[in-house]
Amino acid sequence: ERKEVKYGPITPKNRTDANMEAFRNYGLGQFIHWGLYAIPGNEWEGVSARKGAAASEWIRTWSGPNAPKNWKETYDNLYKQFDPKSFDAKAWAKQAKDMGAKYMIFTTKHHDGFALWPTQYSDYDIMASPYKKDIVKEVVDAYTAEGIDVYLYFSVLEWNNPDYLTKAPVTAEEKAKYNKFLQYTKNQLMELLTNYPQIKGFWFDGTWDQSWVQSYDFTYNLEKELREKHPGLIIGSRFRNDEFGKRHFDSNGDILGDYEQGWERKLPQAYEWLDGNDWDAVMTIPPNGWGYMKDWSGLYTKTTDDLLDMLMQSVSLNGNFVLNFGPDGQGKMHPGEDKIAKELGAWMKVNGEAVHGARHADLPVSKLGYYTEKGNTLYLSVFNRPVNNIARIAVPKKSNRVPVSAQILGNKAQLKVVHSDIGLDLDKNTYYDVIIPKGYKSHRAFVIKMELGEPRKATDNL
Ligand code: H79
Repeated sequence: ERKEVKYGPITPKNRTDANMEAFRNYGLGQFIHWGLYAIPGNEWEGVSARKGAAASEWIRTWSGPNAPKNWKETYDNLYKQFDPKSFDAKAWAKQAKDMGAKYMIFTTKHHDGFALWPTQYSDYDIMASPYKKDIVKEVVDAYTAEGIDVYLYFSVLEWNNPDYLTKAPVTAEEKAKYNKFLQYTKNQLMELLTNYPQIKGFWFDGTWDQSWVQSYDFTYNLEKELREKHPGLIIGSRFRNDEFGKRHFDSNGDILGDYEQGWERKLPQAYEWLDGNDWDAVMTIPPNGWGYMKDWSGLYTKTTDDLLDMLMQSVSLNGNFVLNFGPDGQGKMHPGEDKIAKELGAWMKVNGEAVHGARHADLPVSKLGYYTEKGNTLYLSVFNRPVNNIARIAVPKKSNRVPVSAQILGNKAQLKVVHSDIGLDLDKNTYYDVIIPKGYKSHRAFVIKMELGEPRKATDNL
């Protein structure tokens, strides 16, 4: 039984236009969190603001053991020091390209309210800093020139804006204030679309407070206006909610916006969880630190192998994996990020065809790793190499596409493919064994690329 919803989806599930097709083909993206929080870098005077966990872009909230008495005021005044001498958007874009990223998401304004572009609607922006140049423009231009699509991160909530409210406004005075805030938000978003017409979409954040949730009429109309101004614009499910307060999905379970945006530092574990929606997952290298963190010691920072595993899991479930970087106050990436970007890039150079433009493959899950596919080509990225060197592929019996040839990406040798009805679940599946050469050595996951063809008679070996 469907509920009557007035403020439901504006765009259809799985849009089929070119922009949305491009979104689906990205596979790998880069997130960049950059702002005033890059200056303290997770520390007040050399001491972490939050023991055993990240403060980074939330340092304004976390005092910690060594914060100045008036740390919030200290934080809000950091803009006077924002003068990144090493900032080179072209170098970032080159690094992202070499890593294999096909899109990027850039923080135009985080919860602190500081705008990295010259905005007409606030004085708390880059023009008030000593830097005085449009950072968003530099980023949009540099990445666009490298052929990387740009999306703008935008936090609705602002910690230090006197017109902002967390609770829904009640009194006339509160309503007037919050309406002013809504108008300001709309002005800034329209301004971003005017200034940077090349962008492909927005990545919204900070939309969970009741003030915003109760503004469903405003946000519904705003979504329409953004789309009218910028045809093809891609907006995630975090932007708004229906009139019953249902966020991401409306009261009928229909997605609001063009892709599911709830996968923040976590991944779906099964294809069925996605209900066929487009989605992205955004991930940090340190635990929950998005902005720059000077000191990575004492924290588990994800390894290149961890991240490759997450990337392939995401792509195998039809999602994009977006890896976050937090440059320092001068505009330099953390050395740990540089290393990971290089290592991911080296892997992507060999194996990128299993990522870019690849899709979920409708096969029983493999213990060895993740399947992706492209037309008649099936990829298995092997993270758990079996001791018997047999990559056993379960294929539904009724399938008319089975592996007929195989090789390992980056390696020219043809692998032996054997039809092996080993009788595990013969009512459902039949098995094709790809023999991994014993002598093949790899220090990371490797990808078996298989061509799919007509099945031969069940008893024939291929
Ligand atoms: O920018 C990075 C983080 O700073 C930002 N999103 C990423 C991309 C972020 N801000 N807050 N959070 C992540 C987590 C917020 C959690 C909470 Fe809540 C907000 C807890 C209580 C309010 C959302 C609403 C979760 C529970 C209720």
